[in-house]
Amino acid sequence: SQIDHKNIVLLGAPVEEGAGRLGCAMGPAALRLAGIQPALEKLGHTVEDRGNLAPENLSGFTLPGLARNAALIGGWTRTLDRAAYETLKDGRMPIFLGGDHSLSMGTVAGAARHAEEQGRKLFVLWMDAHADFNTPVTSPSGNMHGMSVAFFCGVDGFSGILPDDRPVVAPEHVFMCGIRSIDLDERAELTKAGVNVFDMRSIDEHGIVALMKRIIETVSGADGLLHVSFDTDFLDPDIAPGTGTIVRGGGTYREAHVAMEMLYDSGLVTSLDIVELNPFLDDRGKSAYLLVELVSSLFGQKIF
Ligand code: 5AB
Ligand code: MN
Ligand code: MN
Ligand code: MN
Repeated sequence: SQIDHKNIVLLGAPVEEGAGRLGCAMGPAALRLAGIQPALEKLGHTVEDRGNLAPENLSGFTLPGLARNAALIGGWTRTLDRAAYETLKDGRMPIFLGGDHSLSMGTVAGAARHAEEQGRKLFVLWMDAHADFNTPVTSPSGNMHGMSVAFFCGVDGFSGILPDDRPVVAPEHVFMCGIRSIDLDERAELTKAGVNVFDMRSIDEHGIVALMKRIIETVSGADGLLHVSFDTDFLDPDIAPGTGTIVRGGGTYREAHVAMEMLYDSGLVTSLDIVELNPFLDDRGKSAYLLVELVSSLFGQKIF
């Protein structure tokens, strides 16, 4: 099945227990209030808002090591894996409204399952200040929003959430962009795995346009499908204060927009997460409105 980019499905995932600070559960409501649906409709898309999903019950489940709320996050992962897989199988483009970044454990797993069934490769563009490549053994915090990439790449340490023989994403098909905070053990694992890490320095040195071109060419050369996972903290905290794990020196307004504009032109994106918006920490909807603007750019909003 081909994904119809004009046929969008909004799925709220009000999960916040993967983060160290509560408030992300209000993210889907804030993105709706900031007008995500009418913004996409104005661009000519058909948008169905399916409301908020709910986690499967996995009560009692734990993981070895430190993984806070593993049962709840595991339950969300199962729900989101199925939602992503089924929406894509139906030929529609899912946009997941987060919710903390642990939700990508499920959305990317489902997208990888769909890609494998199509005989295609799934690529992931991870726009984030953080690499989210910890495991319950390496994590300094135990917060599962810092473990999503390790999970969907099939790194050991997460058994029992999804089948061990599920399709995973090859680390060399993951492109991280905007990185500026990595933990010590996480760095070693990232290097060992061979994830493509474009940190803020490489954005400074080469410019985001050159990096995006490289990523787009790689995905299109491999006839891949592309999942974009956008963490609010990719953005500089001056323009997006509404998130719990801010790091100075992030992506600028224009860097973020031009990346989205280039992704739209590429036609490669088949699924999207908008995560880590914490409306409790926001400044009068500033971050929520910016995220809606960026989603608009990703779906065809043009300056001229
Ligand atoms: B986010 C940290 N690496 O594992 C950890 O915001 C932060 O989804 C993770 O990128 C940040 O706790 C997770 C210190
Ligand atoms: Mn993240
Ligand atoms: Mn982050
Ligand atoms: Mn965060």
